[in-house]
Amino acid sequence: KNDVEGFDSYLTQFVLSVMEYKTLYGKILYVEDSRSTAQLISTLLKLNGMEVDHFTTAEAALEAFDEENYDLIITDIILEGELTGSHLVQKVRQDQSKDTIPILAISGMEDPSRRVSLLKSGVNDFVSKPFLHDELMARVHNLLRSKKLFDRVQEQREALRELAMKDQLTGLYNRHFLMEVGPQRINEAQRHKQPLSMVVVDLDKFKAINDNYGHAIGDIVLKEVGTLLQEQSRTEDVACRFGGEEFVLILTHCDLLSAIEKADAIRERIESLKPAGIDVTASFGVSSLTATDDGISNLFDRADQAVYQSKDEGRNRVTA
Ligand code: GH3
Ligand code: MG
Ligand code: MG
Ligand code: MG
Ligand code: MG
Repeated sequence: KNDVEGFDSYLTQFVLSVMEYKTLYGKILYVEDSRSTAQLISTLLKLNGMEVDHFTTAEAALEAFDEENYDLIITDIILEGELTGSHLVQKVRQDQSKDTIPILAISGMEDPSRRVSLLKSGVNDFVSKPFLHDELMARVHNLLRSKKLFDRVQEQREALRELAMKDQLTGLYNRHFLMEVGPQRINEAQRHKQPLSMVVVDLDKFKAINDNYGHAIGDIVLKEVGTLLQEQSRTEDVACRFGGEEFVLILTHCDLLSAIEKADAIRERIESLKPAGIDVTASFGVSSLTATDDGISNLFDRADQAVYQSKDEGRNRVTA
């Protein structure tokens, strides 16, 4: 009779724990070497709407961890293989790129000092055997909730960062971004003794375009030129709107001659672009990194000087 009552309350508790968290979703990496326990807990998690990848060894789990993106790791501590759950935790925490993943340890050990060392090694929470399914689900729920909140904050931060780095009108990077990333590219190029060039692009008589066609049409011209510059850039290049009707390109792994060729090709494309049906041209200044340059301003000053020369000599041309 006791058995029946025991099973009954076990079942009730199981069902209750399922009902309560039905709405939650998470992709879970679950490590447990006892197949019967694994089957029960996997079923519980799945009934709660989770996706569960179960492994019996830390080795197999670590492989899956490298390949997939999980929302939570649940791991038994005593495992069959060479590696224990504690080893698994250590290895997971060494991976900086996935350091926000929560870990829930299932431990049979009552020894409080073991629990302390688990927490110190990066376990976020644990349950001790024997545990109620409801307790497990409550802890899983809380960990997933924190993970989701954290991920959302992270996404918002990235969106803000993107916003701060981009020019609203053209979608190109802005001057702020250039001043942050330009020096990094220059350092890398100097360190690896690789060529790097800068192209400054200034639209010709743009004030007259605004005056003749209106500011809104002027904006369309800027947008279309921006799109063209973006299309003409390789992923490793940086195309930015430096201000007004002036653009800057950083061409990595590109020496002076190639940069001049590139600039002239872009010059021709702008000439035949006819944004909003208007004849638009641009003047170009090109400079290349030298061993004695000590920053982005050397490079920029030379390219800017070259633009002045292009303007002086009649515009719609490239000067280096
Ligand atoms: P130059 O050939 O010597 O470069 O002559 P320019 O007229 O292009 O040069 P100037 O610097 O005299 O004028 C640039 C103009 O660009 C003035 C400014 O009103 C306009 N401008 C700057 N930012 C924007 C913008 O966001 N939208 C529009 N429509 N015009 C802008
Ligand atoms: Mg075990
Ligand atoms: Mg000007
Ligand atoms: Mg201009
Ligand atoms: Mg200008």
